[in-house]
Amino acid sequence: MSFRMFRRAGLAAIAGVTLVAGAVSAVAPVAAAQPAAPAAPSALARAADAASGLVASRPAELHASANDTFVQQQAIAGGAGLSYVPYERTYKGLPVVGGDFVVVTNAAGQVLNTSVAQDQTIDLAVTTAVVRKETAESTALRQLVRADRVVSTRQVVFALGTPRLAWESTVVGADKDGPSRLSVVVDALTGAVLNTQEHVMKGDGNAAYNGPKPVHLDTTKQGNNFLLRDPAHPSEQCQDLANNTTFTKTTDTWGNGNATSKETGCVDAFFVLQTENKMLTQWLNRNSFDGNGGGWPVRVGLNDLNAFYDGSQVQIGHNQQNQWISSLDVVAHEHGHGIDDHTPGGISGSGTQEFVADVFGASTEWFANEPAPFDTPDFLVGETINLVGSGPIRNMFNPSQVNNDPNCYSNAIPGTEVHKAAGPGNHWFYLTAMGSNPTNGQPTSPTCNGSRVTGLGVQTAVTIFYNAMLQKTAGMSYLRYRTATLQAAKNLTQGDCTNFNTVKAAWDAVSVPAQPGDPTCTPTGGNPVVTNPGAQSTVVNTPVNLQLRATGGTAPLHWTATGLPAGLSISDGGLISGTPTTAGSNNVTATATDSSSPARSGSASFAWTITPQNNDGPTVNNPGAQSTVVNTAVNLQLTATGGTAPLHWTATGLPAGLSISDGGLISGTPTTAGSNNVTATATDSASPARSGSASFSWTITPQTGGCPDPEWNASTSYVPNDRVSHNGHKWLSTWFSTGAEPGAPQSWAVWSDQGAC
Ligand SMILES: [Ca+2]
Ligand SMILES: [Ca+2]
Ligand SMILES: [Zn+2]
Repeated sequence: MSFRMFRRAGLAAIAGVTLVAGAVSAVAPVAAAQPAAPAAPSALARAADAASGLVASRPAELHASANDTFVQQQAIAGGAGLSYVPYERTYKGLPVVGGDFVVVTNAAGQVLNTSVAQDQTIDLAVTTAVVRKETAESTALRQLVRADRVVSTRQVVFALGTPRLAWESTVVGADKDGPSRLSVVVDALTGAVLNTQEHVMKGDGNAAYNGPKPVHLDTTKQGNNFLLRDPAHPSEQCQDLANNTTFTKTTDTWGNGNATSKETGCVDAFFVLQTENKMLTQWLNRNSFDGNGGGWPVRVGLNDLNAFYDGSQVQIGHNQQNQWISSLDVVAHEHGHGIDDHTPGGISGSGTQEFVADVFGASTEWFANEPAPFDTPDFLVGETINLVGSGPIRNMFNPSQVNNDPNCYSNAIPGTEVHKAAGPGNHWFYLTAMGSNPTNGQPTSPTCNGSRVTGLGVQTAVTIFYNAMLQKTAGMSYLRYRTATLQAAKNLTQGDCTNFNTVKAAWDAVSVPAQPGDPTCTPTGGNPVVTNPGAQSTVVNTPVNLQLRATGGTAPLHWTATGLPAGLSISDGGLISGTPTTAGSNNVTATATDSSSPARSGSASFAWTITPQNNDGPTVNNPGAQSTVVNTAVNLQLTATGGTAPLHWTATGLPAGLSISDGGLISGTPTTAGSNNVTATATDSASPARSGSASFSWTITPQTGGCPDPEWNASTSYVPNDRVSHNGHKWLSTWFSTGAEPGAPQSWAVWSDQGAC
């Protein structure tokens, strides 16, 4: 609920306010429960490796341009052994807002799916801004009612929709509802505002009191004092906003039962904080609020009818009776904003941010499961005190019962005030958790399509929702949450579609329409089902990275394949890699075998065509000019790229004594000094055959050392006293001759043997 709405509501009668005593005492500090062990590092490392392999292959779903660079972020453990590996993207070195994505892997480190917001490849003609940075900052400041200052500005590519060169400024000040920390994206070519994102999540007025009494608090002992500081998560503490000082006492007994006491307000807030943290650990396998064992101080004492989370703290204000408003569903809601802020993609957009926070508020209330007359679990928000005599501030099973909030999604929702826009999402969560006609005493919930939905329980519903949050990117919306929750439900119970079908029915029941990216779910009866990657085509000598995927079966799956193109192999984890060496057609059958006993398996077959590198046929690699001494053995292997193997070789102009094999090996011993122009031709096996040639000179030089004279040449005319070398001997001309080979019979008449050389 926004400040504005709260104040208006506050004008109504408050006679109906009832309070439950809030006095709390606690026994001596008890060591905090150890958080559940996060997934073994090796699982996250396997996930990171699998994601690296997938991203290196630059699959089409990433819409990667040649100028895109991907930076892997810290992997996050989810439920059921799932891991989430987020990525950030740059384009020509500029950060891409909306270019982020998440790779999801299972317990065996196999990629299950990716979650990508960007739907177009970036191709910017210019990356130089036309709009000046200072102009963009002025535009950003104008988005605030009270503009204090610019915190930072950076040049980015904004890639939600058609990619644009932009300035992103973060400005602080206030808007009409209170403090604001706003990111503003301004088109760097036109100056138009492309996007804004608020980082201060204004709160919901309430006051709440927990029990049974005394509630237990895990406090910290420091010297002779006790502090309202979580011993396992020291960043989580409750402070007096007047001086940002953690409440400290010499006894470990807190609160006086008066809701106007800040200390009592802190008791409730601290109890909620620790209860929500237990839910994160026990239900969601999350390591505290920020995912790394940390959280934020809660500061009680905001002099406003408000509460908020702003990225570094939660501030708690008061109601009209000056009672601090730290109920389960308010404090847990504010921390829900913090969880949203500290999962991939950051704060959810398009009217989903308050829905996200309400899910954590309600789930914490159900985890606490307090008995009457305390804060019994429900799907109302802020019911603990009847602030204005007209009930809670939001209703999740029938949103229209409060302020006529929308029950059903429509195209108007993304532009609706964010607390009102929580209606369809809260309604979805109720239907997923409780169903339309619960049998546990919870109220019926009217669906927008008249359907009946059977619920899965709060723990399952919030587990699915949280695993969807781990697939967030920039630009989340109800439409993308539909896809992400379906994917999460499918991944968490692979091969079993019960939860998937409920999640789908619940979205249908609140009119969030089916999306092109929605996964499908087929119950497998336990057998692995290999997702067919479809026909593949690869050019010879191009590295391959193809991660196969399967659903169902008992993890880990073991992969084998037959018919792979020469040069490729498949890993146990299903990654096909290598470099194909030979053009041709291949029929591949990939099989995943599971770890059950007896093992079950599933296969998929697909064609894999390896094409020549050059569609014009072979290209002969020119060996360059050659030079060989007479009588020296030659072995020169010619090579070519492209064409359809095998290649057949021929050559013209070879030096006497040399020949070329069908495989392109030139060998033999040159017999005669002289210059030669060789043309080598490779002809491929395509039909019709294609060929390529290369020409090069080949000089055969006379033997050196003891034979200093030029080699005898059959076409040269010699006169007396000419000297030549031939067949390892020196010869002296004694008469006029042409074509008389020294040493041949009768040559004694014109040549005199001068001895070996
Ligand atoms: Ca309640
Ligand atoms: Ca409630
Ligand atoms: Zn909120």
